[in-house]
This record gives sequence, structure tokens and C-alpha cells, in this order.
Amino acid sequence: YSDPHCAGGRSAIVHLFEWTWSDIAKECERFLGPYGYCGVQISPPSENKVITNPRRPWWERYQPVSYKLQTRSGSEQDLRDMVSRCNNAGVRIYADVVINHMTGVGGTGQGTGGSSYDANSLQFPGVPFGPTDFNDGSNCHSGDMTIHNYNNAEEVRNCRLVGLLDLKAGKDYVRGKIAEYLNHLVDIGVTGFRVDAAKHMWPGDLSAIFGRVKDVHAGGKPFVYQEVIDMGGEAIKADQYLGTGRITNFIFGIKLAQVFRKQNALKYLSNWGSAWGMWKSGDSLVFIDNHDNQRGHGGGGGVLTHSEPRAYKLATAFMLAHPYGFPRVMSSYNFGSSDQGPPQNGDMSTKSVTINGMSCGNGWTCEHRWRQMYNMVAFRNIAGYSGLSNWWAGSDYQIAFSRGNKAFIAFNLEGYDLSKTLNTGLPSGSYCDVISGNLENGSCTGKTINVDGSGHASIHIGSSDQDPMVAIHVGAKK
Ligand code: LM2
Ligand code: CA
Repeated sequence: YSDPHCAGGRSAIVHLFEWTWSDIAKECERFLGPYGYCGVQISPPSENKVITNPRRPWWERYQPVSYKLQTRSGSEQDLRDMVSRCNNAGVRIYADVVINHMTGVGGTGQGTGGSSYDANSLQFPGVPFGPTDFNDGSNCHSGDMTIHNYNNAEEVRNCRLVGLLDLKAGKDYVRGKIAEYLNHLVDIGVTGFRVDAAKHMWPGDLSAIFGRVKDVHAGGKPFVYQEVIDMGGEAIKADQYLGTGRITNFIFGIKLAQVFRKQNALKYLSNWGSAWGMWKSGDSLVFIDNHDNQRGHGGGGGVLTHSEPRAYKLATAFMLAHPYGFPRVMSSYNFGSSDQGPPQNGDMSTKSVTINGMSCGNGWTCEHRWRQMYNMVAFRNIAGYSGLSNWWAGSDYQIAFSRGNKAFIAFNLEGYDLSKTLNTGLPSGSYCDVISGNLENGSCTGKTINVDGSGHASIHIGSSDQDPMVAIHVGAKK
């Protein structure tokens, strides 16, 4: 379950948070395929509760009404079209699946796909699920059925997360319905799953569910990464979930935020990985921020986001340059409040993503289209399985390293310039720094770095450079 099944040498995914299926299809063809992204995490495709107060928040999508594939991102037909067009462009689709719970308690109505629900009497006829498919007082012992005590694993897994009606995934019928939903997505050509709120599910229930899921078109088990927020000190440990895939590594972004905000020396990253209390590389899905913690949800806060672009680009470049973990790039929209949904038209439909040159309009941030991001995705693809070599630390906040003889990166966060001859490990030649520019028609639009016959190059990074780092690789050689 931990293999993302990337096509030909691709090695990073992007979360196109709240994008419509038709916009994702276009993005696969016009950008993600050509620029080397392995895949896309999509917002939950299952029918959800329509919330109008606040006005259509992003989090309504985490309140399923049924497993019908109809949401504000599009219909089942749109989803099928997207999946096949993305697969044809060499880009995989990973679905965010909300299988721990249904809607919040209370209220009746219709979901985005027209299915009715009654959250007072626990009726979800669109699946169908009824009262006996939910955890009740016999296995949730918290007085109000909601989770309060994170030191009690039973409560965390059998009670309601923020009042969301908790499914009884120990029950064969419930497992069957969830597996049927996941198999429907596999049939359509989806390659894997982000499991929402996995911490609130029993690992045994997840193995039973995934045991019923078919192999994916790309061959083998689906790629599964489970959302388990484990910062230490709670009853539930992320490593309990390694039997069914990777886990989301939340330590990663917090630690790198401290480093790139200069609260902890950059040179300490020399042993980045397990030595920092993190899981094995092959067990980790890594990211600088996600859709929750970039807006203070999911216990968030403390992470870098697109709102601090200089440090964010540095941290993302480090993530993509370093071999640890399988990386996910966040792609956001502008927001004022932490509830605010995607850019919306007057009729509450999602605004399309407009493209102006390389960037996006209509309120879409598109971090994945920033040159520093997409060029580092290419850097990671080129580096492939090459290990980390030529580690150099000139001072607390100056580091450099190579990825074998394929790629090299250097950072200078000091308050003074870096000017030094360093071993890049690369074959001799003239390379384009892919942070300050691109290789276009045989010349560099940014800095050029000349590597001599011994692999050494003179590296200059001004302390006040827009992005105080340089990165070169054998795919961008003059
Ligand atoms: C997740 N991971 O475990 C998601 O990444 C996170 O975004 C989800 O919460 C959460 N699990 C449940 O799927 C979000 C959001 C919550 C929101 C829920 C459900 O962070 O604020 O809760 O989705 O939409 C909302 C209200 C909350 C209310 C609840 C139930 O904010 O006040 O609780 O609905 O009505 C009474
Ligand atoms: Ca649960």
C-alpha cells in the first residue's frame, strides 16, 4: 500500500484542494503531465451535506451523506473524464476518502447529490446506513458521545469526532459498503486514497476494509496514506497503521517551519529523517502544510504556508531536494476566514481556475505553478534514487548537498552573502539555476553555474536574494 505507482520516474504529488474535476483534467494535460507531477490528491468525491451557514465552507466536504460521486467538484461523469484524462497524461489520481463518519449530528436535508438524510435518527438512505451502523453507547462511553480525551484510544476511535456521526466499521455490513465505495473508485481508475481521520478508526478495521479492495489499474495495491496526527504524547501512534500504507507525517512541517524561520539551525538538518523522531522514509507522506493546518484546523498552527512565501519556498525546495519521504505539494486558494470555501460564483458554484501565463487567477493560489516549486519537482524526478552526498554546512544557516551526480542545492539564510567553491558532485558543464530561472532555448533566464572537471563550482547566494538558494541538475544543463 505504500507505493504511489507513479508513471516513469515521477516522484511528487499535489493537492488541488477544492478544484473541480474539469479543471483538474485540464491541469493534468496542460501542466502536471508536462511538468512531471506524479499525481493529484482530490477533494472528497462523495456526496456531502450542503452547509449554507457559514456559506458553503470547505469543511462541508468532510460530512458525507452517501457514496454517490456527486459534489460541487462535479458529477461521476466529470470524475471519470478527469481520471482517464489524467491517467493518459501520466498523472495519477488519489481520492480523499471520508469513511470514519457521516454528517454531524442533527439536521435533515439533501446532500449535493440529491440523497436525503436524517442526522437526528441516523438515517442515510443513499448508502443505506441506519442507526445500527453507527457506534453507540455500548462502545462509546463518553457522556455526550463526542471525543474529549485523546489519551483514551477507545474514545478516540468509537466516539464522535467534533460531533460527526461515527460509523461502526467493525461491522461486516459497514465494511462492505465502504469497500464497495473504494472499489467503485478503483474501477474508475483512481490509484490510491488519502484516508481522512484514520486516527479515529481501528487499524484492524482498515485492514479488513482494504483487504476487500481490488488492485489498481497501475498494478498492485492502491497507494494508501492515512491521516494520523501523531505529535507524540497521545494514546494513538501512527506506526499502528503501517500495515495498510503510509501515514501523514505532521512532525515534518512543524520542524521545517522552525528551521526556515531561523528558530533552529539549518545545519542540524544533516541527519534529517528518523533521528528527528520521524517514521521511516518509506512510511511517510510528507508536506510543509495541508488544507487543515494552513488555516489552524486539525490541531494546526505553526506551519509555513503560501502567506510567508520566502520561507515557504525554501522549505518546499528542501522537502523536494531531500530524499526523505514521499512529498505532497499544497495548492491553495486565497482565504480570509478559516471556514471560507473555494472561490465561488453568485450561485455558490465553484469558480473556474483561470490561467494567466504560468499563474492562476480567480482567487486560486496555485503554489504548484510557482517556478521554484515545479522546477524542484523536476529536480526530484532527475535525482531519482540517488542518495544524499556532499553534505556541506558553512555556518548555522548555510548548507548544501548533492543527490549523487544528478543534482545539487545550496541554501544561505545568513544575514551575509555566501561566496564559496563547493563540490556539486555533477559532471562538468554550465548549468541553469532552476530557482532564479529556467533553461530556455539553450540559455539560462536566471543565474548560470559553471561546474569544473572536478565537480566544483563557485556558488554565490546573496543574503537579500529573492530566494536565497540555488539548485542545479543534469536536466537543465546548457
Ligand atoms: C480530518 N482529518 O482527520 C480532516 O482533515 C478535517 O478537515 C476534518 O474536519 C475532520 N477530519 C473530519 O473529517 C473538518 C473541519 C471541522 C468540521 C469537519 C466536518 O476541520 O471544523 O467540523 O470538517 O465538516 C464542522 C464544524 C464543527 C462541528 C462539525 C459537525 O466546524 O464545529 O462540530 O462540523 O457539525 C459540532
Ligand atoms: Ca471512529
